Amino acid sequence: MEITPVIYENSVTSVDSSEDLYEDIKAEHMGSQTIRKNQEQKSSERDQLLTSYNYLLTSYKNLTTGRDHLETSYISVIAEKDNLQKKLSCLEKAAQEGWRYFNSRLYYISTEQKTWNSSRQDCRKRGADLVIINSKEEQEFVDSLSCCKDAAVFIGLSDRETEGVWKWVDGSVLTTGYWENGQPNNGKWISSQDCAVTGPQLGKRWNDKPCKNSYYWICEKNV
Ligand SMILES: [Ca+2]
Ligand SMILES: [Ca+2]
Repeated sequence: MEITPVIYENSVTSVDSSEDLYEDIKAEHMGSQTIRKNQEQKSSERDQLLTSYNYLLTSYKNLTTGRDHLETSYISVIAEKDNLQKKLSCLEKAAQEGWRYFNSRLYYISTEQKTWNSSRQDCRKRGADLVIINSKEEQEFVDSLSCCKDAAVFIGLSDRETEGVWKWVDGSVLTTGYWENGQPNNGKWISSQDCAVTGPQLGKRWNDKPCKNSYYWICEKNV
């Protein structure tokens, strides 16, 4: 008996269709993965761009702020330079007029001798007043101005208002003085002595003298 092979056409067709379907699903799956990967990549690139943009924006803001600070600093430096130039011109003019600079103040020693009142008037005409000595250093500077004089020099100190109460020309009461030994003595029996001079000698050097006597004097003013 001959056996005839039986061909199950539908079955063959069915296997082929399954493979196609599998391939289709696989392709679709791969396609989806590719699309998803592309989307993820695009999303990542967008995030990177956004980060870069934010970084650039922050940098720009920082640069702008830095530029504003520089501009402000530049304006301040220019203003300070102008201010210093004005001060320098002022100091040069003062030096030509005989003023000497010490510790942000200007001092002038006279070339003639006058009474205490006339001396003070002269200082006021120069935009100053008789010198007020606030420290040992200032006294030493005053010494350096007066040491070459052959006579005493009036300073801005007197007890004309109340005997024995020594006040500076700005109204403040004397706290530290550099009196010679035995001074102030108000002249004892000779005459009233109410105006202070600083002597040409070194050491303790102040003395009270009659205000109507004539001496050199020292003026002091702000720069
Ligand atoms: Ca006196
Ligand atoms: Ca005296």
